[in-house]
Order: sequence, then C-alpha cells, then structure tokens
Amino acid sequence: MKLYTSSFAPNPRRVAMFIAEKAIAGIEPVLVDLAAAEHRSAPFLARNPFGRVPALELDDGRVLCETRAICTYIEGLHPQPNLMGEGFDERAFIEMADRRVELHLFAGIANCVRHTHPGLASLEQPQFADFGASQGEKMRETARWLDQELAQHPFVAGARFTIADITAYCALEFARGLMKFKPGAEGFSHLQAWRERMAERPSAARA
Ligand SMILES: N[C@@H](CCC(=O)N[C@@H](CS)C(=O)NCC(=O)O)C(=O)O
Repeated sequence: MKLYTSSFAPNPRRVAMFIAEKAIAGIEPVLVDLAAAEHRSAPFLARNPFGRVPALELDDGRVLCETRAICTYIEGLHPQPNLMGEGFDERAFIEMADRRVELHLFAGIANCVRHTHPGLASLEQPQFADFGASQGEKMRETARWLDQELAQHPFVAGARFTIADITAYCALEFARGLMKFKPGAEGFSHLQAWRERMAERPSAARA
C-alpha cells in the first residue's frame, strides 16, 4: 500500500499517528508537495479528484481518501491496539467524540488558518479574513467544551486513548504552530495537561 501524504499537514499527520500507534510497518509513504501544487497535478487528481491528502492506494489499485475512512480500513487490517471501539456501543460513542472534535475543533482551526494565514493563501482562494477570525472564536468554544470533558475523564472519548485523541491532538498542534493557540494561556488547564500527556507518546513525534 502507498500512503500519499504531506509534511506539516494535519490530516496526513492523523493517519501517521494512527499507524504509529499500531506500530504498522510496510505502508510506503509518497510525499506530495502542497506548496508546489503537486496535489493539483493530473496524476494526483486521477487518484483523488478532490485534490487532498491523505490518500491510501491499496494493493489492488483502488484509492481510499478521507482520513477517518483510511483509519477505519487500517483498523480493520490491524485491529490491535483498538483505537475506534470494540463493538457497536463503544464504537458509536468514540465516533461521536471523534466527529465532534473533527467538525468543531479541527475544522474551526483549519478554516481559521486557511482564511487568515498568508502561508495558506496558495491553498485557499479567496481568503475571507472575517470568516477565519470567527472560526477561530468558535473553535475556542469547542476548546472550552473539551477542557470540561477532560476535567471528567483522562482521554477525549473517555477512559482510554482512541482516534478522538489523535484528531484533537493533530488539530491542536496545527493551531499551536499557526494560530499560536496555547490552551493553558487561555484558561483551559485540563486541555493543556492532556496535550502534554499526548506529546509524550512516541506516535506524537513527527516522522
Ligand atoms: N476531508 C479530508 C480533508 C483533507 C484535507 O483537507 N487535506 C489537506 C491537508 S491537511 C489538503 O490536502 N489540502 C490541500 C488543499 O487545500 O488544496 C480528510 O478527512 O482527509
């Protein structure tokens, strides 16, 4: 299998962290240079017409896109350690947490950065600075919610490490770099403490 991926991009990082947690070897990384617009080249668009990374090319030639779908596939191939839930009950609650984080925290950060940061202007045209700023505020509302969740349980979805921690961690790392967002400095002490614990995991190291 080949994983089309990019340096510094948060969605590929989610897949990389997921793979590292499972200690899987043998998936060949293929770097796609977003700054050079390689993801908009004809060969890449033939693999993913949406022009986004990550994309997982299977051995039979099919291409699986969308970070969560790629993780579902990898979890099926390598069930342990389980990151997406054992059985329908746990799977549903982990998915709820993961999608809340993805749709409200991760997307808010991505929209804020894409619409306000000059470095992202080549990817996001037109940029709407007011929209980006408002997304940054809404993302902070989600950070407040998550801070309160983490006051009650040690991981995003509850008692154990799951895909929801990976999604939240990669989102916050992107915000730390490009929005200078530091949860502790904004009063989210539980979120900051969780972030420090996540950063100690070997899977959190950049490849
Ligand atoms: N919904 C997609 C989003 C993928 C995505 O937006 N990837 C970014 C990198 S983190 C990208 O490829 N950006 C290129 C662009 O915006 O042109 C997923 O879950 O994988």
